[in-house]
Amino acid sequence: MTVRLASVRVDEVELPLVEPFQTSFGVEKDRRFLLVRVTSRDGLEGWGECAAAVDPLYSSESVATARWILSERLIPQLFRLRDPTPEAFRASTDRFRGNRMAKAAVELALQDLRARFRGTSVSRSLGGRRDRIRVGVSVGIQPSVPQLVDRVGRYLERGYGRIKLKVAPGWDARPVGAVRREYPDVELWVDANQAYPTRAVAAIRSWAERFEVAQVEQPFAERAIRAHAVLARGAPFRVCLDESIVDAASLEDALDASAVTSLNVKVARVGGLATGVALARRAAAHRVPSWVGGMLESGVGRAHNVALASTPPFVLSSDLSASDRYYREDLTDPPFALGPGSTLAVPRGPGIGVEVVDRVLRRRRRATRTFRP
Ligand code: OSB
Ligand code: MG
Repeated sequence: MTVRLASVRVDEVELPLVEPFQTSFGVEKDRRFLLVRVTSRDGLEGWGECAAAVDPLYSSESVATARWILSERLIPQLFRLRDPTPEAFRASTDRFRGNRMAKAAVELALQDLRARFRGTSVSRSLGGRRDRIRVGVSVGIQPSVPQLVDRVGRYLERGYGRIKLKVAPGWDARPVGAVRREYPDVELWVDANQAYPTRAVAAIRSWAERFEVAQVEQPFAERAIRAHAVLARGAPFRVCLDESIVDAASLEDALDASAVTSLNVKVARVGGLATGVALARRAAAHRVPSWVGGMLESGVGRAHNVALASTPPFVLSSDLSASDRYYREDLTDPPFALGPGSTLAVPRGPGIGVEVVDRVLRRRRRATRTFRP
């Protein structure tokens, strides 16, 4: 039984964030991104989200590059497949270098469509077993230290059990120390998004140890594998790689070099759910724990991320917060809500298990284009 595609639609959406999100590479106030909807001839839908932002700051992809490769290469290639499975799509687009966020958007939509076609959830079809996944919250750089401490306090009151602070040179020891003093027992992670020069190893180690940071994420450049290994050697905290790991080869090199003691898996960065599960399995074989990273996704991308986090190799808390931490009004129904023990429930309905609210999508849509075979 094969799915026959009827159409692919690419929507460009703008969703205002509840509050600006600042990282070492920039501030986001509204998230502008692409949604991919595939439909089958028998009337089923599948949804995927492309995490690329307007500017290529996190990686080289942007909304514009994703729109181009989707329209001019990936969607035409998808229509050429006799059996449009996620695996066939991935194999047939492998020859196009990079562009993983755009590829992921299609792969996610095909995973959702196939799960609905089989009457199961994306979680189950990936081998997911958990009903709830453990989550934490990623806290952006704030205008001042007191504002950061206040922000963290409010997340803890809401029930988040793990806090990840965005750091950068000039915004590290002071804010991290202040949060540690105010909340002596909180599980604290930091993420620098490549902002440090490799000579900062000793300085990072000093404040991370002193304030009992459990995990330091991507302090150095994407290609600076050796510097991450130096930081990890004998460290009392995990060294997590995010931007550095984009495929199986980059993970093997990092594992060989002992540069990664925690793996952030983002479907956007690695090109989809199937690769995400495979990388986490590979890391687990080296006794490196994985967790699911986020890119401020709407409910569509979040639902896929939650499904991924429900699979066995994901053991640390994921960067997947409740809908209301990101958006006043999410694109999907029901919204994601924080449950007991800092968890999100894994939707068990068909596909991603949440529905896109057409009324909200139409209001937030800035452009749309439909493709047919
Ligand atoms: O590095 O994890 C990151 C958001 C945008 C770009 C990069 C990152 C992030 C986050 C947000 O940390 C995590 C989330 O979606 O909650
Ligand atoms: Mg990160």
